[in-house]
Amino acid sequence: MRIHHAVSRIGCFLIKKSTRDAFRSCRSLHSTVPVRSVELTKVRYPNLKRGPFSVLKDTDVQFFERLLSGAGRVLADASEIEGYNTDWLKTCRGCSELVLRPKTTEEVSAILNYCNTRRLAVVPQGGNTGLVGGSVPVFDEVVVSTQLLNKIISLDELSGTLVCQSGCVLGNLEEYIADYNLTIPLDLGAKGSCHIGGNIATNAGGVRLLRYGSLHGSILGVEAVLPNGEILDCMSTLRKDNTGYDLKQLFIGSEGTLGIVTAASVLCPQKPSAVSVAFLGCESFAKVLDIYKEAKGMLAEILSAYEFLDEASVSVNKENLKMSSPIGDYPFFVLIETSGSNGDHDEEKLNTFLEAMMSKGLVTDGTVVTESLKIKDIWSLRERVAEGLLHDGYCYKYDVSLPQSKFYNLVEDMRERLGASVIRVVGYGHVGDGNLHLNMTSPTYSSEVMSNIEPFVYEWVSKYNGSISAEHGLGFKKRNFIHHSKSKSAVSLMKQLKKSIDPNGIMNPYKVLPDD
Ligand code: FAD
Ligand code: 2HG
Ligand code: ZN
Repeated sequence: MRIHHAVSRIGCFLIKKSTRDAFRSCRSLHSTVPVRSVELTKVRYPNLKRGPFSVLKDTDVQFFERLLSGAGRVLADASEIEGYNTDWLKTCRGCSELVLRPKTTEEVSAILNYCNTRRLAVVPQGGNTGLVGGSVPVFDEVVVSTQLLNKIISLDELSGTLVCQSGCVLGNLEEYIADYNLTIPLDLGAKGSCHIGGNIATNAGGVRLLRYGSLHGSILGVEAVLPNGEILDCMSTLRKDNTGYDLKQLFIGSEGTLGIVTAASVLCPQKPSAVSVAFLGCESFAKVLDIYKEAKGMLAEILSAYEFLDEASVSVNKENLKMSSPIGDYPFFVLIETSGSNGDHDEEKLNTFLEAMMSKGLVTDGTVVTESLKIKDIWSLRERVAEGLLHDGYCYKYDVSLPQSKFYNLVEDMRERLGASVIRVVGYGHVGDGNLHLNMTSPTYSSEVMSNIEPFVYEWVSKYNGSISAEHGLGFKKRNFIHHSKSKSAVSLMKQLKKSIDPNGIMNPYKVLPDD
């Protein structure tokens, strides 16, 4: 039994550095599978019918070229737009012939007004890091990219309210506000590429949700363009505002089906001045949960993340990304992060906690780091599993909420069910939030493997009253399974809302809501 200590403090510069690294890791992944080898979605799902939308004409392109003057704002060349047609996982590929890159809310308004009148279907796209096929066209929808809606509008240092356009890259926002001793209440492995608008549209969770709660609490205001081009101004910067229905909440998690988010105000917490990370090995998943219970009590207000990986997940990093683990091989690994304002206080608390865990026999081995580069290395082991899995070939990805006690049983049942038909079954995720990431891989897509996974996995989750999508959303891939997590009456009201806001159904069709 041993815990290694490496002591020194995290610094602002190094936080910036890790932002750049996240960017690199996301970007480099785009080239692992050639885009043209990805099967077209309409071929993989032959029963899916194109909706009653118009087909793009030259006159439409000419209209947009007049509206969006300047180079690189209207993309119609096949080689330029193939990346916008294909998702990050390389599992969905559409055949859009047009990508629009507006810079202002008024331009987005004019685009949607035109598309609505012409009945042209639209898919909003941010950083295109979504994991459920929601950000790319299914057929020939026009892509409206927020890449150029990337201006920071204001920052109120005292309240921590940041106002920005929706295409700002999350990592850039984090870097910008670090200079004011503030941080973003959301952190995820894709932060170098994903946009705040995409985060809002997916209600992204990530590794800080345990500390700061969901975006439903930290997004104070939203500006969105409705499908008919009307600009909806819900841009409050107030912490408290109980005047009528809180309409901005409708856009948080709407996955581009109700309109395009063009700007937002984000409540940014104070940046913690002391951060420590412990990476621990333990023998069973029951122990992972016991350690969590103890951490909540003993680390209390300084606990900022509690994540787990199984041995198979760490093997992905070792085999596919040539990474190494700072400790030996164990069936399970726990990553605990503490963040606070007094390093000595936090270190003392963490040491007392770790000693208690070792003497109770819950932790077998571990390392504690407070130096920012080492912190980054350990977080990479957790955050790069998604990237590593892609190197196997095709990844069947599930993101579920379950009672924590049942969490790992799903991984074991799936391993037994799929046997040698897959390369591996891995389980990891945000234990503290009750959110399991279950992934299986095979060299190429296999409909046989898929039919062994779905609907089994959804039925399993629904048996324990879990959610079939904890944080990634429903997008294209999961929408027809919504009934496993939502009642008939809830789905029916969702459809009514969609109909009243988007009567022509032009916004991100074939996403979120199930087929009739
Ligand atoms: P996109 O992928 O471009 O779009 C996602 C959806 O939002 C689509 O339906 C799209 O139409 C819609 N959309 C995008 N922008 C707008 C807009 N301005 N207005 C309206 N609709 C819009 N998710 C988590 O929750 N937690 C994680 O920890 C996490 N980690 C990840 C790690 C990696 C390596 C990767 C690749 C993804 C991860 N994700 C995670 C998934 C993902 O949901 C997020 O990356 C992110 O929130 C998506 O933002 P984006 O800008 O890339 O949106
Ligand atoms: C994470 O937490 C992301 O790393 C991705 O949500 C999860 O790819 C996954 O399964
Ligand atoms: Zn996650």
